[in-house]
Amino acid sequence: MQLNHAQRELTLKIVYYGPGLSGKTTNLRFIHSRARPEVRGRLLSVETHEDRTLFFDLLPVFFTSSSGFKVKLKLFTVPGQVIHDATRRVVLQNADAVAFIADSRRSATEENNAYWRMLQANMREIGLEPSQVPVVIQFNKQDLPDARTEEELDEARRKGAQPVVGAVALRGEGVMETLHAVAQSAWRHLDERMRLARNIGLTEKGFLTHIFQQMELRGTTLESLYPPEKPG
Ligand SMILES: Nc1nc2c(ncn2[C@@H]2O[C@H](COP(=O)(O)OP(=O)(O)OP(=O)(O)O)[C@@H](O)[C@H]2O)c(=O)[nH]1
Ligand SMILES: [Mg+2]
Repeated sequence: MQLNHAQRELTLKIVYYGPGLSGKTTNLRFIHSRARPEVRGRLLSVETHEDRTLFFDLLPVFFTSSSGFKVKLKLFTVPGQVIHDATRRVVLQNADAVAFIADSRRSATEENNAYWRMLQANMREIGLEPSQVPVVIQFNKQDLPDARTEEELDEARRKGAQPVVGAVALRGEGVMETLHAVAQSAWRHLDERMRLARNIGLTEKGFLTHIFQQMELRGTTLESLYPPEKPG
C-alpha cells in the first residue's frame, strides 16, 4: 500500500498467484474486457509466444473519490511455471492481498498444495507475515471433468479461513466475484490499520462502488449490489 497525502493518492496492490496454467492471466483479461475505459488502464503482459506469463501481467484500475483522493488498484499476476520462483517473490512484494487461483481438478490437488506452501514461503522470504496478508481462493476450471464439486468447495469454506470462489474464468464466471472478495479483504485489512474512512474520507462501500459500478456485471452475483448509474 502506498498512501501519499501530499499527492492525495492511495495505491493498493493485489497479486494473482497460483500454479502454471491455472488461469491467472485469463482472470485479468476478463476484468480488462468488462471494465469501462474510465476506470482502467492498459493490460500489460510480459509473456512467451506460448502465452505463458514470463514476468507478470499488470492491470491498473482507478478512480477519484468525492473527497478528491486518487485511488488505484494494481492487479498483478505472477508467472506460474516452476522456474520463475524468484520472479514470483519480486511480484509479491508489498502485496496488500492475494487471489490464489487454483485448478479445480482433483488431479491438480498436489500442485495446488505445493503452490500454496510456496506462497507462504515466498511471503516469509520477502518479509510479509502470511497471517497478515488477506487471501481469497478461487477454484477455477469448474467446467472440466474431474473438477471439485460445489459440495467440496463448501467443505473448503468450512475448513479454511479464506473466502472461496468457484470459477470458470474462460467464460468470466466467478471472476468479478473473486475480484470483489479480494478488493474487499484488502480494503478491510488496510482500514483496520490506517482508518481510511477517517483519513481519506472513503468508506468500504464507497471504495467498492466506485470500482464495481464501472464494471459490466450482467449475469454475475454482483449485479444487484452495483446497479449501473442512471445517465443524467
Ligand atoms: N477449461 C478451462 N480452461 C481455462 C479456464 N481458465 C483458463 N483456462 C485455460 O487455461 C490455459 C492457461 O490459462 P492462463 O490464464 O494463461 O494461465 P496462467 O495461470 O496465467 O498461466 P501462467 O502464466 O503460465 O502461470 C489457457 O489455455 C486458458 O484458456 C477455465 O475456467 N476452464
Ligand atoms: Mg499467466
